[in-house]
Amino acid sequence: MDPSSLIPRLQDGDRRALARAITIVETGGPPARALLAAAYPHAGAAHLVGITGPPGAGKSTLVTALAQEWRRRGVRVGIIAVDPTSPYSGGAVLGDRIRMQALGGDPGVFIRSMASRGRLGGLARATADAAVLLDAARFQVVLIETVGAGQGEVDIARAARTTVVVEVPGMGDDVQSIKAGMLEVADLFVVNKADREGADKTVRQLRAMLHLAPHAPGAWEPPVLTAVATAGQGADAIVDAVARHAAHLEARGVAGAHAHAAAERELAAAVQELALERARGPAWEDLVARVAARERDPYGAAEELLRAAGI
Ligand SMILES: Nc1nc2c(ncn2[C@@H]2O[C@H](COP(=O)(O)OP(=O)(O)O)[C@@H](O)[C@H]2O)c(=O)[nH]1
Ligand SMILES: [Mg+2]
Repeated sequence: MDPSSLIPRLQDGDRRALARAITIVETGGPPARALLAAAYPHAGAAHLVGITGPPGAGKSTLVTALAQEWRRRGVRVGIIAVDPTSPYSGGAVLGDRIRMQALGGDPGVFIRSMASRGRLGGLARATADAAVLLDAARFQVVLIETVGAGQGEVDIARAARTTVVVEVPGMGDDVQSIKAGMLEVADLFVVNKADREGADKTVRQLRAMLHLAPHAPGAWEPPVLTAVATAGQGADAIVDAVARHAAHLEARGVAGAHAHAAAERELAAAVQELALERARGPAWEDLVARVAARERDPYGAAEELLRAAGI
């Protein structure tokens, strides 16, 4: 089967075609590229929203509440969970599963947990490609949930147009618990579990931290909002803030610059992926062994491989 034939089907709302297409991009390789090539001209309209933060902060619960709020506004929502402990994939406590299921059966919502399946470039690549597929399938908002931990997550967050960082009360004096990198990528902070003690203090600490950060005139000032995701509280204000951020990007012409930067990263990643794939010919294992034995240096070996591959 030609994988690109899945694209018109998923554009018509065929959920099985969409699920299959995402599995193909998880695996990577030529079928994934054929799919992407077919999907790309139909994508670009969706607003990608990254939701990141520490494990247990309530990201999945918040994603559910946000999706419900967008649905109330008639917006189609795709959800990608890049969290191995995601309740979407089972293993969640009963109450959480029931909340997630509230979205089930709605054709305006599509939920998917991602795995990289050993793809070159890993989960970040697979996730970016899955977002393109959801975009082509006419989901207007694509929510990407990641655990805010490593560089991979920061990369995923960068691909999003709006990044929401979720925190919980009780950071205490340990404001450093927010990774510096996360502070940079955050467009919006949500202090979730505001039903717990100390939410106000956490909000104040975050605002103080943001106040200290260097700030260009006219730049977006990340708001700090609160939520009780389990009760859906705060979801409307967060959805409003995401809309304001999108409007800000448009008004300042930042959207174009963002798209340009994202395209550059996409292209660089594609060059890397294709070059690596082509370089992994019959000589690969032998050269790996020689580099390990220090008979060769990695750059010299790379030159040889790329030349042999005609790159
Ligand atoms: N008290 C309280 N618990 C919450 C809230 N939001 C989520 N939780 C709970 O926190 C736990 C972790 O939530 P989950 O959404 O899986 O967190 P994630 O790991 O960040 O995705 C679950 O048991 C949720 O029911 C909230 O606003 N208040
Ligand atoms: Mg989660």
